[in-house]
Amino acid sequence: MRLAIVGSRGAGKSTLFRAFTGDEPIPPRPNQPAIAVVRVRDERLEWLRDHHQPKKYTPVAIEVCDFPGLPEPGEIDGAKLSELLAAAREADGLIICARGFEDPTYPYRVATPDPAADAENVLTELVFADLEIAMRRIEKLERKGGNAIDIEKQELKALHRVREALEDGRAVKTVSLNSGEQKLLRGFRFLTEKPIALVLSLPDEGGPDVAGVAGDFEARLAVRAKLEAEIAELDDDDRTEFMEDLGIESLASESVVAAAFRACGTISFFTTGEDEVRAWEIPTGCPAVEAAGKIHTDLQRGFIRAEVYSYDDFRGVDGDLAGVKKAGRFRVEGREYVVQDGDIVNVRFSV
Ligand SMILES: Nc1nc2c(ncn2[C@@H]2O[C@H](COP(=O)(O)OP(=O)(O)O)[C@@H](O)[C@H]2O)c(=O)[nH]1
Ligand SMILES: [Mg+2]
Repeated sequence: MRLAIVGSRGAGKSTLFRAFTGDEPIPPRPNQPAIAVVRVRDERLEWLRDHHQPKKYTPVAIEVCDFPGLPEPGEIDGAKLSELLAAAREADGLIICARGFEDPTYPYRVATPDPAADAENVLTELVFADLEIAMRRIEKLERKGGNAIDIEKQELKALHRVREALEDGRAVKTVSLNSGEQKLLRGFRFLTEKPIALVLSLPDEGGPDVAGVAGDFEARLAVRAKLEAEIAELDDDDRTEFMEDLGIESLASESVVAAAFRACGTISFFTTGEDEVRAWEIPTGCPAVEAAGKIHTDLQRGFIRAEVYSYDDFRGVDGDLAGVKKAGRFRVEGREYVVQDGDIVNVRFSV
């Protein structure tokens, strides 16, 4: 899974990236996004690790990419912008970073933060970028006129509805499309079809309220990104001490990744044992046989059944599996069982 951080220049994107990774974002080439792998911290998985003491511990890893800022209004260079946004199209979800800190040094903006305007500008850019793609395709299909085959006519009809929404300033995800239409349009990877988490980048103290940022976001969070970026650079022991001193219980950067993760409709299930304790990402509604396929194709092919109990039940009896069984919470499920967030799964299979 990949998340792309987008936003105006100086909004605090790279600082947010550093809060996630502890590293300076280094793009492979100029005008290209920098990519880092972030391990999704999950308190449940950490508890399972401490309980099982496995040889190997593997949390979910997602890719986060940091972009050079979108150009300011009035300095838009069309070619460059679409190149930047093309990389964001490859992402499963977007994080819009809006500035909530005073920045008297930054030349592109007034010092006082206006995160609502920030977010709106970015959303508008995303809408424009999608509109451009839809229009280009519409023109091409319309040129075909009567020569268009049926499926192209269907696509054109769907694209007209998409265009209408975009021209209204609405996201592609607000257009109701049937599954056939969705399939026809999937290849465009519209930016406004993706889930978006709004992150307000706050100063070390105070700052505007995230509730004041209007817009249709799947998640909305505020992060003291600069402070967290400094914390992320520390080694584990120093970090714990520093956080205790400041009275910070958990890092907001972790909640951002978790929220974006949920916004994408993604959940995790766990596998546990002496060898490895591991989290796996699956889409909501995933049947057990497909979840097994995430682990290994052999497990999908030879799937017999899945032994399942929930983390909550296991934790509730202090990690005593016999207790889970006694409570009737240890289940044997078939191929179609829909795996739930926090399930601990053991797949029985034949080779
Ligand atoms: N006070 C404060 N300054 C920040 C914060 N985040 C970023 N900055 C400063 O704002 C400027 C631009 O930040 P940067 O992350 O590079 O923005 P980007 O252009 O969106 O990547 C830098 O000087 C940062 O130090 C924050 O949370 N608080
Ligand atoms: Mg930057």
